Amino acid sequence: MPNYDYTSTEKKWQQYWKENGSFIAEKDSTKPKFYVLDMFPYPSGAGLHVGHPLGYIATDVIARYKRVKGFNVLHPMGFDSFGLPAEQYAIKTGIHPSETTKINTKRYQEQMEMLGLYHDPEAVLRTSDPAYYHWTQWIFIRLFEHWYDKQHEKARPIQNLVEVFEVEGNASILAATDQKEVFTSEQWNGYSPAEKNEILMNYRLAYNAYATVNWCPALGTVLANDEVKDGRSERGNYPVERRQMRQWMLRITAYADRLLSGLEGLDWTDSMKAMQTNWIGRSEGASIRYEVAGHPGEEIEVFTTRPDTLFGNTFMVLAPEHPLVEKIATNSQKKDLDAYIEWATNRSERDRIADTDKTGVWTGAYALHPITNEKLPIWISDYVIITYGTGAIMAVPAHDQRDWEFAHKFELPIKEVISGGNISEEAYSSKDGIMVNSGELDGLKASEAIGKIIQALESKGIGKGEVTYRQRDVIWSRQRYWGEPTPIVYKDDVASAIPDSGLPLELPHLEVYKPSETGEPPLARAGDSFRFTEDGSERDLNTMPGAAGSSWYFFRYFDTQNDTAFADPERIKYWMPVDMYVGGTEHAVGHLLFARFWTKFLYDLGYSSVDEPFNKLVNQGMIQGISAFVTRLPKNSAQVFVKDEAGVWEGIQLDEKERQIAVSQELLKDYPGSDPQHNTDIHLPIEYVKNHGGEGASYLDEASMKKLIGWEKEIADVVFVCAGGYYLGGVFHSFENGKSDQFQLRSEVEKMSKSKYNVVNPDDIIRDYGTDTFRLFEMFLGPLEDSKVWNTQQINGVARFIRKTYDLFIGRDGEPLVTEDQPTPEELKALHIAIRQTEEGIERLAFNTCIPAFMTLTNTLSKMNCSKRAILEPFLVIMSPFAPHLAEELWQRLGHTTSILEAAFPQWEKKYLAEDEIKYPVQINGKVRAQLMVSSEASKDEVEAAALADERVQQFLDGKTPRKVIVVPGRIVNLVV
Ligand code: ANZ
Repeated sequence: MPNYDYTSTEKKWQQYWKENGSFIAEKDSTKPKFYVLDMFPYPSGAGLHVGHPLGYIATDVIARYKRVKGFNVLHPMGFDSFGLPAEQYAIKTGIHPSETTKINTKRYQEQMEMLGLYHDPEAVLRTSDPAYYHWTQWIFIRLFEHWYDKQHEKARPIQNLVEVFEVEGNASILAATDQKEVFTSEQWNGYSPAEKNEILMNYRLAYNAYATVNWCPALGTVLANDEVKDGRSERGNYPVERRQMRQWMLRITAYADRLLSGLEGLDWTDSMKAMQTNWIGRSEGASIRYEVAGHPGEEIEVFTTRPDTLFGNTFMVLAPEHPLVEKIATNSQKKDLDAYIEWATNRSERDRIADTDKTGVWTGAYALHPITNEKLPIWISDYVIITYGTGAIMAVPAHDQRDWEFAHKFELPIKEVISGGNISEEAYSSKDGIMVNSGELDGLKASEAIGKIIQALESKGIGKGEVTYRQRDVIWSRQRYWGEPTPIVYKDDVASAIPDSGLPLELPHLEVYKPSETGEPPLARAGDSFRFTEDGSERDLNTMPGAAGSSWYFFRYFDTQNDTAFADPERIKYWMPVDMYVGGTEHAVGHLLFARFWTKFLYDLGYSSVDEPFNKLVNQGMIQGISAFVTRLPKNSAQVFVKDEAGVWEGIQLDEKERQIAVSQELLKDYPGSDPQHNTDIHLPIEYVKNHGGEGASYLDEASMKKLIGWEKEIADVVFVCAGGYYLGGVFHSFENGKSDQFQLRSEVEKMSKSKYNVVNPDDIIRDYGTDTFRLFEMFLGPLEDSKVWNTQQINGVARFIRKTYDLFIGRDGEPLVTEDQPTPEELKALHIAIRQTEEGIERLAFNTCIPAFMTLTNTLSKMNCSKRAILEPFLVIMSPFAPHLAEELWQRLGHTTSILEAAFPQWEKKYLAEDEIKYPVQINGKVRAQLMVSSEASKDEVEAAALADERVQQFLDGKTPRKVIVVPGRIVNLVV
């Protein structure tokens, strides 16, 4: 019997799809569209592991399913090829990033092709391609040339703003801005170009400003918060400092409200929405202004969410970086203040917020309470963050725990203004308590007092109701090489965008792409021909961050060749928004917010027809791997080894008494014990562990072990217990001159990652089992959104299914078994159950429930010896999204000359699913006297008639007419005689 040769068959169809352009979306179509998108990968040097395809196969199943459902499907794949990882990899290997990107992209594409992925070959992009980043730069310029009008809730050209300034100054402008000072038109017209430039920077959506940044000296660049872990860079683990530096920023805060309200209509999980909501962090409260005693004209403005507690305010705290500190510090305090500021500014924000042991220094100055006029000492402390609110707080130790801790430490007064708590124990922050010691507010509930005090502050002109966001503007420049050059030039301290005709501003080729010797960004190395334009303007030398290219790429896939616009408006209208976007939760706040922000901006400018890019967002679960660890057991371990009769080493667990005896007899004395080099867990490459002998037992390969731990002694055979792919533990040891070492092996489920040596490579699985088996298996592991453990041992069941299905279609002689006979009701029922289960499974993204449907169908049809075309063909169509190669092959063997992608997904019908006949027991006077088979469609009257006509019933009735007939539909017939 010929076996199914998956290797050649899968190659054949991959070739067919390529040659026939089977996956190319129709350009001008009247069909409904479906746009399904994966978060595109950064093409790393390591290639794909079995975790990556989980999402890719899922979107592929969707794409193929929607296609046979009659949609014009776009399923593209691109590469996020700019960025820090690519540059670091290049530095490590010494190969130029453009080269490594090319090589890695090719490898990814080959791997994806091998997975049979339905990727549109015309919809490919690389963010590092000048034809692509042309438009990244173009959008950046638009951001630079626009400001956000809060009154009309949209972005508007900066030129409009300048026109208003020229005739009336900035007083009436309601903008998202950092501009605090009000100026008149006369003042504006009198400013120098450089001064105007500075002011406009306070309005632009892409602007240049000083910001506290994570500066990594070793990498020579600024890092985003999520690129820093515990004060060190995530890439390379180098120390990171906090520094004030001039940076490009994007004014994403202008869109905070729209980014919040836009979430409502989206089909995203609650947890993703919550992450974005928290990140934006909208707080309602009030801003209040305080005079500084002895410093006329100087003011402290605070932001508080609890203006109700104003009467409990006993001191003030400024962030150490607050500009006022320098002005108000008394001479005697200066030294302490400087030392503290220096110390605090280098601490990470996370440490500063989390620390319960409060630190701080008094400035020597006082503020005046805006209502009681009491003198409040002004302190600085690092628990106040310069970038949040106003960087200053009114401290209310009785009702804010951080202030309470601070007041306790520095013995500052604590004054209760809300009753209900026990402020000698901790701060009482409930808004349900009743106001006390608060003048007119006394007796009110705290929650009611808030509105009242805001009114009072507003009428006195010393404060106002205000909304603050935790979200900050994003830093949008990197002092790195491998990114989009910033399309800005400077002349006489005035920044301007280069003309669109100068785009793309290509990244100059550099052989050395480290920062220059003088500490300038790498682009300084490109020389004066790059650095200076013809009119002597100087270029900005920063590049954009890794997130730039991914903030708009979904607009490009359907128009990758367009060189007059980032995408054709008609195509945008047809294809946007993305119907389904699949990717990991790690992008919850970075990429997904930037993409939403840019889309809203492009919408404001009229370039996009939608203001939300991703209608439905799905987070695929993570694939976890099984890692093995070895640990050297400590000296005097409670385990000893003996050789059993068969000469096999066996570990024996000693109880404490036995262990002490062994120790006292110095039996264990030569154990090397835990030496610092080896006493911690070492990840053991999983391929070093060999399955050996019967199921359950495994051996460790001695040579590998020696290599792994650099250990030269003789190692006895290692046996350890293995169940279902997990290494449950076990001990092995070495033996030399009667001395032993003990190591323990155990396993754990962890994220699949190269650093954990637990990576399973899809190439190997595909070689051993074929792509369709791999695809089915990945989908079988569990619901798309759950995390799952990869366990290759379970793949055999799926492989058997593929073989069995092939045998259902193809006879022993290698010829198709198909017949044109009419199907029986049983065969139709089996088919329609599977159609329904598949459709419902895919719609719910519970792909794992589809595979049992196929397996059951194959088993049932095999048992029935069914080779009828009317059953087999629809079976292939529903299976084709999962096992496309097998489906295409069998489809062709059934006589088709076009791809199965041209077929239509079958419609399941209720009439085939229903039980065709129902068995009715017939009771006569309470006793079952007969069984009746009646069509499930039969009415009550028909059932009654059938019962009365039944031979056995007639025998019992013996000519009498029943007094009563009760039919319980679907269950029973009761006759009373
Ligand atoms: C007085 C007060 C009394 C406060 C009280 C709270 C409770 P959220 O809700 O996170 O927005 N705050 C304001 N700016 C700060 C800064 N730059 N660094 C650290 N803390 C700051 O928090 C707002 C509250 O956090 C504000 O309200 C302020 O403390 C503090 F019973 O003011 B509150």
